[in-house]
Amino acid sequence: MNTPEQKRRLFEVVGENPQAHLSPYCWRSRMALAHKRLKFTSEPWHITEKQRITRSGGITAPVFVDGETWVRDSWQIACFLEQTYPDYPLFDGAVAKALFVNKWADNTLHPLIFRAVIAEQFPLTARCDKTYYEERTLRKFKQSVEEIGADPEHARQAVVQALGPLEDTLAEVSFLGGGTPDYADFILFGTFQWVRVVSRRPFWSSDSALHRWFESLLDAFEGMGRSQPPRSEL
Ligand SMILES: N[C@@H](CCC(=O)N[C@@H](CS)C(=O)NCC(=O)O)C(=O)O
Repeated sequence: MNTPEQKRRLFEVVGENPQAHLSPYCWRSRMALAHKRLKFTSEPWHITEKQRITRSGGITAPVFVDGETWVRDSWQIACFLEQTYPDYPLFDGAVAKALFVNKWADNTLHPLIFRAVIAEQFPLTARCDKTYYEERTLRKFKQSVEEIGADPEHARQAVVQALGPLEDTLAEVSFLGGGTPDYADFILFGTFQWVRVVSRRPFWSSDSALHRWFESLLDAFEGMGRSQPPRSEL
């Protein structure tokens, strides 16, 4: 009989230092599992280790394994968890809100943040993944890692501007979930935990609502997020 930890596994991207959990998407799933009080084993994964996740049917992490079931994609994992383990709801009826936040993060925020942090992030990339990462970046952005990383200031300004409505919202509510966090909060926590892991420069000041919100999510689940070393310690 497998223990819950053996039955449930989460493939998560790590850098050259296995303590560097640098994927925003994997953090979403990690927070969702913690919210549901589900124990799991972390499977550190390099982005070139495609053969290890063949059964997921795809080539990206996070991949969640629950017994014989393999689920890939952080959104699909959240929906699977919600359906399979209804206690401690992730959406509480607000699936559309979370879906919007998911798409906003993936399609608007992440490309901007990528430009702002890539120069600091690339040195953390696992040695075995570097060439693949460079080729993928060139294919996707039509620019090399060096070219993109050359102008972080311009990208930083764009990120700060994009975050304006989020800052204004969090000045009025504790969490996007209201009084307590829900999956919409975990999506964006993943984004800013990625920033914390790869960059020495946050996008907000310490008196901002975003700072207050992020700090309380770092402390959630017995400080699971805070136990991740930040860039300065990796
Ligand atoms: N939509 C996916 C995106 C996942 C994703 O892009 N993961 C990256 C790591 S941050 C990855 O595994 N990349 C491998 C590759 O592009 O080959 C999700 O939400 O899970």
